[in-house]
Amino acid sequence: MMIRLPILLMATCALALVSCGGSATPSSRAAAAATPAAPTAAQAGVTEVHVSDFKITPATITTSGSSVTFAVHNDGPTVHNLTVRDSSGKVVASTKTLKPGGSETTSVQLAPGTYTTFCSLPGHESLGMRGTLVVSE
Ligand SMILES: [Cu+2]
Repeated sequence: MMIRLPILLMATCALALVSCGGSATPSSRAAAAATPAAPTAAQAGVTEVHVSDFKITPATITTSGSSVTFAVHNDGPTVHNLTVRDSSGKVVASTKTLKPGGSETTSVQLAPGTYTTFCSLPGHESLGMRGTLVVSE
Protein backbone atom coordinates (compact mmCIF):
# COMPACT_ATOMS: atom_id res chain seq x y z
CA MET A 1 0.00 0.00 0.00
CA MET A 2 2.82 2.44 0.83
CA ILE A 3 4.24 1.95 -2.66
CA ARG A 4 1.02 2.01 -4.59
CA LEU A 5 -0.26 5.36 -3.31
CA PRO A 6 2.42 7.61 -4.92
CA ILE A 7 1.97 5.82 -8.24
CA LEU A 8 -1.76 6.44 -8.12
CA LEU A 9 -1.15 10.13 -7.40
CA MET A 10 1.25 10.41 -10.33
CA ALA A 11 -1.27 8.81 -12.67
CA THR A 12 -3.92 11.29 -11.52
CA CYS A 13 -1.56 14.22 -12.15
CA ALA A 14 -0.74 12.98 -15.63
CA LEU A 15 -4.44 12.71 -16.46
CA ALA A 16 -5.03 16.26 -15.18
CA LEU A 17 -2.21 17.56 -17.40
CA VAL A 18 -3.66 15.88 -20.47
CA SER A 19 -7.11 17.38 -19.92
CA CYS A 20 -5.56 20.80 -19.29
CA GLY A 21 -3.77 20.65 -22.63
CA GLY A 22 -6.98 19.62 -24.38
CA SER A 23 -8.94 22.58 -23.07
CA ALA A 24 -6.32 25.11 -24.16
CA THR A 25 -7.84 25.32 -27.67
CA PRO A 26 -8.87 28.95 -28.09
CA SER A 27 -12.14 28.48 -29.95
CA SER A 28 -14.80 25.81 -29.80
CA ARG A 29 -14.91 25.69 -33.60
CA ALA A 30 -11.23 24.72 -33.73
CA ALA A 31 -11.84 22.07 -31.08
CA ALA A 32 -14.70 20.60 -33.08
CA ALA A 33 -12.61 20.56 -36.25
CA ALA A 34 -9.78 18.81 -34.46
CA THR A 35 -12.01 16.11 -32.97
CA PRO A 36 -11.93 13.62 -35.87
CA ALA A 37 -8.12 13.42 -35.71
CA ALA A 38 -6.43 11.54 -32.88
CA PRO A 39 -6.22 14.26 -30.19
CA THR A 40 -2.91 13.16 -28.64
CA ALA A 41 -1.12 12.88 -31.98
CA ALA A 42 -2.43 16.26 -33.16
CA GLN A 43 -1.30 17.99 -29.96
CA ALA A 44 2.18 16.55 -30.15
CA GLY A 45 2.91 17.83 -33.66
CA VAL A 46 0.83 20.98 -33.90
CA THR A 47 2.40 23.96 -35.65
CA GLU A 48 0.93 27.28 -34.60
CA VAL A 49 0.64 29.71 -37.52
CA HIS A 50 -0.57 33.31 -37.33
CA VAL A 51 -1.88 35.21 -40.35
CA SER A 52 -2.38 38.98 -40.33
CA ASP A 53 -2.22 42.06 -42.59
CA PHE A 54 -0.06 41.13 -44.42
CA LYS A 55 2.23 38.43 -43.15
CA ILE A 56 2.42 34.82 -42.11
CA THR A 57 4.19 34.05 -38.83
CA PRO A 58 6.45 32.16 -38.68
CA ALA A 59 7.63 32.92 -42.22
CA THR A 60 9.62 29.70 -42.28
CA ILE A 61 8.11 26.55 -40.82
CA THR A 62 10.13 23.37 -40.41
CA THR A 63 8.44 20.07 -39.59
CA SER A 64 9.34 16.43 -39.71
CA GLY A 65 7.20 13.40 -40.44
CA SER A 66 4.56 13.02 -43.13
CA SER A 67 1.59 14.33 -41.13
CA VAL A 68 1.61 18.07 -40.58
CA THR A 69 -0.99 19.75 -38.37
CA PHE A 70 -1.47 23.50 -38.49
CA ALA A 71 -3.36 25.54 -35.93
CA VAL A 72 -4.00 28.72 -37.93
CA HIS A 73 -5.09 31.93 -36.21
CA ASN A 74 -6.15 35.13 -37.96
CA ASP A 75 -4.71 38.00 -35.90
CA GLY A 76 -5.44 40.66 -38.53
CA PRO A 77 -8.41 43.04 -38.91
CA THR A 78 -9.41 41.50 -42.25
CA VAL A 79 -10.07 37.97 -43.56
CA HIS A 80 -7.19 35.62 -44.43
CA ASN A 81 -6.45 31.97 -45.02
CA LEU A 82 -3.43 29.71 -45.02
CA THR A 83 -2.83 27.79 -48.23
CA VAL A 84 0.10 25.49 -49.07
CA ARG A 85 1.39 24.75 -52.55
CA ASP A 86 4.15 22.40 -53.62
CA SER A 87 7.14 23.29 -55.79
CA SER A 88 5.09 22.72 -58.96
CA GLY A 89 2.46 25.23 -57.83
CA LYS A 90 -0.21 22.65 -56.94
CA VAL A 91 -2.27 23.50 -53.85
CA VAL A 92 -1.91 20.67 -51.34
CA ALA A 93 -3.63 22.15 -48.28
CA SER A 94 -5.73 25.12 -47.27
CA THR A 95 -7.87 26.43 -44.48
CA LYS A 96 -11.14 28.13 -45.16
CA THR A 97 -10.95 31.91 -45.20
CA LEU A 98 -10.87 32.95 -41.55
CA LYS A 99 -12.63 35.97 -40.13
CA PRO A 100 -10.63 38.33 -37.88
CA GLY A 101 -10.01 36.39 -34.67
CA GLY A 102 -10.92 33.10 -36.34
CA SER A 103 -8.96 29.86 -36.06
CA GLU A 104 -8.84 26.54 -37.84
CA THR A 105 -6.82 23.41 -37.23
CA THR A 106 -6.06 21.32 -40.28
CA SER A 107 -3.94 18.21 -40.82
CA VAL A 108 -2.36 17.21 -44.09
CA GLN A 109 -0.10 14.42 -45.32
CA LEU A 110 2.95 15.87 -47.07
CA ALA A 111 5.93 14.23 -48.70
CA PRO A 112 9.34 15.54 -47.63
CA GLY A 113 10.20 18.70 -49.54
CA THR A 114 9.91 22.44 -49.64
CA TYR A 115 6.50 24.09 -49.94
CA THR A 116 5.21 27.64 -50.12
CA THR A 117 2.71 28.93 -47.57
CA PHE A 118 0.55 31.84 -48.68
CA CYS A 119 -2.83 33.50 -48.39
CA SER A 120 -4.86 32.83 -51.53
CA LEU A 121 -7.00 35.97 -51.33
CA PRO A 122 -6.34 38.30 -54.31
CA GLY A 123 -3.21 40.39 -53.82
CA HIS A 124 -2.39 39.12 -50.32
CA GLU A 125 0.59 37.01 -51.33
CA SER A 126 2.24 39.92 -53.15
CA LEU A 127 1.58 42.13 -50.13
CA GLY A 128 3.74 39.81 -48.05
CA MET A 129 1.60 36.84 -47.06
CA ARG A 130 4.08 34.26 -48.22
CA GLY A 131 6.37 31.87 -46.39
CA THR A 132 8.23 28.60 -46.64
CA LEU A 133 7.37 25.17 -45.24
CA VAL A 134 10.12 22.60 -45.10
CA VAL A 135 9.06 19.01 -44.43
CA SER A 136 11.89 16.65 -43.54
CA GLU A 137 11.73 12.85 -43.22
CU1 LIG B 1 -4.79 37.26 -46.59
